[in-house]
Amino acid sequence: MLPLMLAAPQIARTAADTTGDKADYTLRIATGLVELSPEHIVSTTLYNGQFPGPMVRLTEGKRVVVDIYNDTDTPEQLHWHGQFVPVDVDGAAEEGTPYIPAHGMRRISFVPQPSGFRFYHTHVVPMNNLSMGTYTGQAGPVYIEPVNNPGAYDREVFLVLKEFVPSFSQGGDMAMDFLVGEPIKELQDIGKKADAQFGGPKGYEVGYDLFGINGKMLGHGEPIHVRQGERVLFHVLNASAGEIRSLALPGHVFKVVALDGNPVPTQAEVPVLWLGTAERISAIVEMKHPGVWVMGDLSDDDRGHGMGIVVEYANAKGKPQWSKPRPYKWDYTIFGKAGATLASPDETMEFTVVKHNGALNGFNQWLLNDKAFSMETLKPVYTVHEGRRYRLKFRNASDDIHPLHLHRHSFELVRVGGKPTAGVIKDVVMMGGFQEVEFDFVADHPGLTLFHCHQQLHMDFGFMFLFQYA
Ligand SMILES: [Cu+2]
Repeated sequence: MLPLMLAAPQIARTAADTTGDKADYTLRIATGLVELSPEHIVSTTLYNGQFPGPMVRLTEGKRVVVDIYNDTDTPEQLHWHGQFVPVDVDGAAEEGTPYIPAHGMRRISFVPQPSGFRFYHTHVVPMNNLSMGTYTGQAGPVYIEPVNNPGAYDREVFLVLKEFVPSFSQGGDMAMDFLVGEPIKELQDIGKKADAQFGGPKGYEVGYDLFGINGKMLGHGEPIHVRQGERVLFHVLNASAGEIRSLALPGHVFKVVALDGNPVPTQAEVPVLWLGTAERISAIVEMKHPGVWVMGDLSDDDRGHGMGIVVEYANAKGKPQWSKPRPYKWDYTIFGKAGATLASPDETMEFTVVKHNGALNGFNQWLLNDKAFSMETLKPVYTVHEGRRYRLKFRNASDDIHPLHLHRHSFELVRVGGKPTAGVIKDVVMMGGFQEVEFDFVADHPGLTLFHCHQQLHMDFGFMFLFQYA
């Protein structure tokens, strides 16, 4: 069966017009319209005039050629999130990837890996410009055909969660208390000290008017049609610029089979999915509760403004029903390998994250070990040695949740919310307010490698650094 998104009309497979060779995929960056509902049509930057961008299906290990055209007035970067690709392809200027020039194009070629659910998105630095970067509609799914089947299912459905019409606000309403683990007193004290020093008002946050799944507000677009007894594999992507998303389907549970596209050692059932910015979850739902349901965000406000999709059983009729799932704390470690012991690292690096309220023209500044990343000097840079295993320990002295992301590598979770784990391979992990997170990565993809918080405002205002290979 074809995934639902392939029903979208514009699958790009056009010939490149610069050479005689045909590209496998062509992506075109340009301003276009997204019809979230007949009453809500928004103008933003898109890939191939659609949201989400076209599904890019690749085969692990099989080289692919992609032509990227930029029809906008500003240089662009297209980042292949979660893939082990070289620096000239990865799509991060900080690492040295060339820009796709304004009104120009780049042809790139790479070997897709690892298999699983990845995605592509813009990777420029919007700072205070909400019509740039991940505030636009530049995101699309990638599926790299796996060697091993992640589980028995009848069909796949891809869901890309995204908000539209951003504006600045002061003080957000984002969920903050859904992660397991307790705040650490020492980190709260460091945070208090920073608050006393930068006592001004809290910095800007970004809020949104409209929300949607696969570019449609709840109640618009096609419902997901299911039959009783069917097992549907949902591939869910949070393509937000900075929001955390939840997703529940009343009367059903999600059996999580992969996180960030990587099969988990222990498949576990949960009543709700939580996804930090840029995280992906693949989960099987057994359809055994006939009706017409709202699969949506737990936030009444966000769901009310479109963050959901209707799931409709064959022969079921009526208005889509919503009910809130039982309270549940999100815990990455339940998907880990029970009783496993991790390889010990060759080196441990520790970073303490501090927020300076409103320190940069009203925007919060973010410091890691007292250093904020500079776009001018591209520093700080930390050195790693090829083949060594590094343990990164992050200590969050702020009340915000940070979705931490490493480019061009995956990492293995070591400890989250005070709980040890092993075998959970990811490329983004949420770190709770005043909590710690530890993960290991093996330095096995030479070249400059960017690390950052995936919250666009946080990365633009300091929460970033580079690794270089010795
Ligand atoms: Cu952050």
